[in-house]
Amino acid sequence: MSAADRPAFYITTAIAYPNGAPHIGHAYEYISADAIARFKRLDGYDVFFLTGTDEHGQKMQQTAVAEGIPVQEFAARNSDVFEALDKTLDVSFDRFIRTTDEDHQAASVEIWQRMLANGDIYLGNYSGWYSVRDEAFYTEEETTLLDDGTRISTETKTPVTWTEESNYFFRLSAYQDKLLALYEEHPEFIAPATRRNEIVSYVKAGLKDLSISRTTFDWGVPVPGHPDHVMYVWVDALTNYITGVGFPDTESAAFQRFWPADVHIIGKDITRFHTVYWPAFLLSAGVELPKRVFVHGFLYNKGEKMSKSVGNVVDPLELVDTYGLDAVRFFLLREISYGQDGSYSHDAIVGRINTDLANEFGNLVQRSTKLVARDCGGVVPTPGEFTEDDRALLDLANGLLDRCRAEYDAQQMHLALEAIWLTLGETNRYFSAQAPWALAKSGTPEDLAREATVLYVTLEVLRIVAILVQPVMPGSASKILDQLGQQNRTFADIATPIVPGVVLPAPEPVYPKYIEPKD
Ligand code: ME8
Repeated sequence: MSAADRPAFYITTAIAYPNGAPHIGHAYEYISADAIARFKRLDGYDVFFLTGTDEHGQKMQQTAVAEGIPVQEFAARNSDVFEALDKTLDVSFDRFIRTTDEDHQAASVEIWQRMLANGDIYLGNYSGWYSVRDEAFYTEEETTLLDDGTRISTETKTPVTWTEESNYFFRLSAYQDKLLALYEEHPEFIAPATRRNEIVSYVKAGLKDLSISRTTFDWGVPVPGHPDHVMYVWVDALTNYITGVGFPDTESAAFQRFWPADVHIIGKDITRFHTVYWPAFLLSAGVELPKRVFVHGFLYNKGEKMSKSVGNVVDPLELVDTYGLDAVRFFLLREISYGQDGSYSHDAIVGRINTDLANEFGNLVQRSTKLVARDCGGVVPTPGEFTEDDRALLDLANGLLDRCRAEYDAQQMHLALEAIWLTLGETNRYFSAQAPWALAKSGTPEDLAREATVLYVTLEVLRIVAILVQPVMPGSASKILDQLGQQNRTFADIATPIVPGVVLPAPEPVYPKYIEPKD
């Protein structure tokens, strides 16, 4: 089927500030969005997956100055590191956008002009607290004065400085009712529900107009007609989601096909920007609203917040080196309930590798394919009549696709994996109870025929499972499907059972146990 005949699906991640090396939180966001993008592709959608870097703003400029590097060069160098990380993580993005890209400047200017034309931008005086680290404005009530006389944002604990500037403002206050109506009419717009409730209360408490330009530095998109101002970094950053699909050319094929986005994947600290500011900007600019913003939790190192000063920031590349890419991807998506905070530790990762991957999955593939090699001439055996046990297991496996679809549509990948692993657990119990090796040992024609049926059923379940875990573990799932002699790997192929007579390659282990290195 050509792309045009398939339903469209547009997914984005937040675009990271490339002001340092990417951390495991970034990797988590990319991997989770990638699993969704891959799931949709395998399910027949024409997917557009956007990720990238957010290169403007005071934080980027200050960090570049501190490192003694021109900011353009600093941004480009670090952006490349993020793009390389995506590639190492097997993240199947369709475009890696940089907010310094030329088309993005044009898109930002256009959204500004549309908001201006709608009467929502005016010149005023800003005085208040600004956190460069968060690139966010705070009211006095949102800050705390510390004993040493410094002031921080109460929520994020980052330092804030008093700022007084003549700025352009966005009439955010005018959008309070429209936003509340949006949350009411489209409860699915913000997920999980706890985040939605927080935002509803925040907006109900009243919205102040938002300062959207800065004059104290110049690293940003110039305000049209007022080059002494640059746009507030979040105006330009959020706009990346429409630049990525062709804005301002709203008649372009990409814009027509992919906008509005199906889901923006973001972390919890930037919920307000995506669920209050962004829809308000779009309403003002007369652009359709995205369908959903899914807010994932934060990742902590053994329950502690990662910070450079504590020295417990984990480099995602190191994790991949230590455990292997697919094990890291699986761990993050299986262990953490998507939408909630999560922790990772060496022991937890090793537990998942050795139990879920090695024992329950890899080992079953090995045991069944070895028996096929030994007893069935290395080809998928022809089954006899199915017993009740056989049918129950096949039914369970055949129900997985619908279950996974529902879970992925709610961005609950951990529940999809849980359902898959429950099926693997059943299959392991079935395999032990049916004991095909004992049937082989008995050697009667009935027992040999029964062994063939048990192996067939096991291979069929493993085929379905391997197809369904591809979004999470693309590399190793593909190796398992090779082991099972399967070329047809999309979700539509699940309905066609494994064919007797297919030649299987020599069995090879795909999920080895993790063995602690001796030092
Ligand atoms: O916020 N665990 O960029 P960023 C999980 N440029 N996710 C985490 C995390 C953690 N410990 N720390 C950060 C920005 N994140 C803006 C976004 S979008 C138009 C502009 C998530 O590099 C964070 O919540 O600080 C965000 O979704 C992403 O990583 C990038 O964070």
